[in-house]
Amino acid sequence: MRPGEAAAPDRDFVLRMHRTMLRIRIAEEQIADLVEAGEVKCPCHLYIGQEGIAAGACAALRRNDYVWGGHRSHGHYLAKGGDMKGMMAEVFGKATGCSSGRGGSMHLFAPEVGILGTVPLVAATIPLAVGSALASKVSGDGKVSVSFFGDGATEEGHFHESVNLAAVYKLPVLFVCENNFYSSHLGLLERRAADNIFKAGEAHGVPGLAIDGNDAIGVHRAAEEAVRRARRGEGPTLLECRTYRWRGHVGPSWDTDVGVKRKDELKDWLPKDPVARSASWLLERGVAKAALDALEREVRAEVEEAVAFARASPYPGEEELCTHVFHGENGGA
Ligand SMILES: Cc1ncc(C[n+]2csc(CCOP(=O)(O)OP(=O)(O)O)c2C)c(N)n1
Ligand SMILES: [Mg+2]
Repeated sequence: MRPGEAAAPDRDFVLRMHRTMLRIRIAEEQIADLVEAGEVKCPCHLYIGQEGIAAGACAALRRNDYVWGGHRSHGHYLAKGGDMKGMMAEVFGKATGCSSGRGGSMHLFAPEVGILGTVPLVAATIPLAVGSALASKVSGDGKVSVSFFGDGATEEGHFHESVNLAAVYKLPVLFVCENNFYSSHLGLLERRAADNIFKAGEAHGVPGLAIDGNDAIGVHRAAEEAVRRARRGEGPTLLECRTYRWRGHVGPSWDTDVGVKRKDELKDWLPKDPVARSASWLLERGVAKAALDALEREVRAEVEEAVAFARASPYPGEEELCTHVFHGENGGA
């Protein structure tokens, strides 16, 4: 190995990231079908096509590190160790869901594995990640906070304010921007003058990297370095992970007919499938096709079981309507 060259990743480690991506892909394909069938009724923003980012970045984290997400966060929840049944029940609005059926797809919460919240207000959790990182710095608990957000979120003022504050205090936080080139139906260059999100940290003295978000191994490598830097007390890093969502902004459709360039672009991005890519990597290194097929069957069974669990679970009771809503008498915290 030459100086500066990265060590080859361990095969079992890549297999675990591959499994994470498969869990996200298969769960979301199932959710897409359930939305189409009318069985799942909450808005679901699918992450299909972007799995390499959640899998790669979360593989660099410890179980008790913190993750914050947004409206498209099934992948972050699963990659950080969130329970499949809890997520499936949540999108069904059931009491056994990870947010007790109150939040649906866009409000996933699993503090036992460090998921402090996914919130659909664009950019809302970026300052919250800075807050949890500040808490870690003050308490010295050694944890790192990761904020996952889209390219659209970088146009919100508090993204820039958050990066500044984190830089000034050298907070242990990673800003992971998933640049899928769209904010709803508006393309990147219709909203900003230059395709250079990774440079947003520079003005604040924060290192920024643009990386291939469809390469889980590369994302992991970059995230691992950023996590190490954060734990050493050297402050935040901005990772711009370039990727593409396959489905429409919200819901299961492919959105090739909504007046944007998606039809042309999709055909270029489909062959860059992050899941197929890690499968090829593994096959080239001697993992048997039969082993990958068995893994896929195992994940399908897990997803089916989670759907059965969600279907069989009760809705929250009417008597709980006011709990967790107001502070005080009704049991709200
Ligand atoms: C503050 C705010 N403004 C607008 C919206 C409506 N909205 C929901 S998702 C979205 C697009 C966000 O794009 P991006 O951050 O790139 O994430 P992506 O959907 O591409 O994953 C918008 C404008 C919102 N939820 N919150
Ligand atoms: Mg986007």
